[in-house]
Amino acid sequence: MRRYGKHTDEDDIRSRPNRKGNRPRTHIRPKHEDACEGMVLTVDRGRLTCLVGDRIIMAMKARELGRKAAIVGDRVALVGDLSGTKDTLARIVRIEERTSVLRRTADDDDPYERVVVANADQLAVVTALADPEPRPRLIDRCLVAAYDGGLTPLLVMTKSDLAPPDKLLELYGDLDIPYVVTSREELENGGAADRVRAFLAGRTTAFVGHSGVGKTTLVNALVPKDRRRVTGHVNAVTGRGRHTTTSALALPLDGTDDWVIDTPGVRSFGLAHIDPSRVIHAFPELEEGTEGCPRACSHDEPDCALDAWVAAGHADPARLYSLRRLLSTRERTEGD
Ligand SMILES: Nc1nc2c(ncn2[C@@H]2O[C@H](COP(=O)(O)OP(=O)(O)OP(=O)(O)O)[C@@H](O)[C@H]2O)c(=O)[nH]1
Ligand SMILES: [Mg+2]
Ligand SMILES: [Zn+2]
Repeated sequence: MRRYGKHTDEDDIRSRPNRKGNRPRTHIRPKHEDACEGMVLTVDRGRLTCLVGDRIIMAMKARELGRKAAIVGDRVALVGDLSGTKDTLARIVRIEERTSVLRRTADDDDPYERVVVANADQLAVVTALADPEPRPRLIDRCLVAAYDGGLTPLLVMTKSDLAPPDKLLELYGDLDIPYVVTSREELENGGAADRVRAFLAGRTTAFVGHSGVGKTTLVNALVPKDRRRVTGHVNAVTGRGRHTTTSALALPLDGTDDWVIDTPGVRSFGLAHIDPSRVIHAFPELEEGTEGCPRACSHDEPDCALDAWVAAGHADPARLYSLRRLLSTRERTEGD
């Protein structure tokens, strides 16, 4: 990672051929030693809302960044007008190295990756127990994206006032994923926020899931309203008159270094870019057993060494079953 060095890097000096015998002209790219660190809270058509210290600043990407896009959760270096006064615009001159990236493609045939969130360390996969009905396939896919991106998953089951969580808990029990169940009543009496907050300490948590499952309702229960207002973030109103989130928004939890990131609802979570070996990494007791696998093993084929590994008692068969279910979610279509 680059630091704010005093000296100019060699590769920043580009000399032009000395055509007319005059002194070589050098183009020295500015090092921006006066740049301030900030965090990208939300992005709206090229305008980035950033938090710098305790100021909210609007910024745009400096041309020198080229095609690299800053996204929500990015730590960035800013220069220019950092006053945060209305109608001022700062420039983002650097995007710091990311500790994690949550990626998805629009669907599995789409090679174009969208980075959803940067630097989150936990992925809260939110599912309603009813209205809308739980979609295990989508949950599985979010889990695979979490493991692939280096985020720890958390299952959040909302609307337990409408349906019980038993069936889903059974389906995900063997994955050993921490979970929280919340209801309308607990949203109102503060119980839901308290319970979820217990899982957020020391972390940056991104909330993902189908539209209407209650991500924004939950994030609002965690973060005081005026916090959200200062970001100028707006939601859209759906055909049915419900508010829906149209862009990701990062919000700090008061009195902590913890962050929550609300994201727009998704219908699908394309996994075209996923590398199975990164998913297995989340199953350490099985990963060890893959040493005996043929090259580029899908871990769901006759020669896979994991069956023998489990039969020898090195790992729980239910974990292998769950891993295979997750890996195979890449081959199945969303509607299954
Ligand atoms: N019954 C019940 N309704 C809930 C609960 N949590 C949220 N809702 C309702 O579910 C609806 C959708 O909530 P949102 O928070 O907007 O859902 P979202 O996941 O942010 O949706 P998108 O922004 O479209 O992705 C709202 O009408 C909420 O009031 C709950 O625990 N129980
Ligand atoms: Mg929302
Ligand atoms: Zn294998």
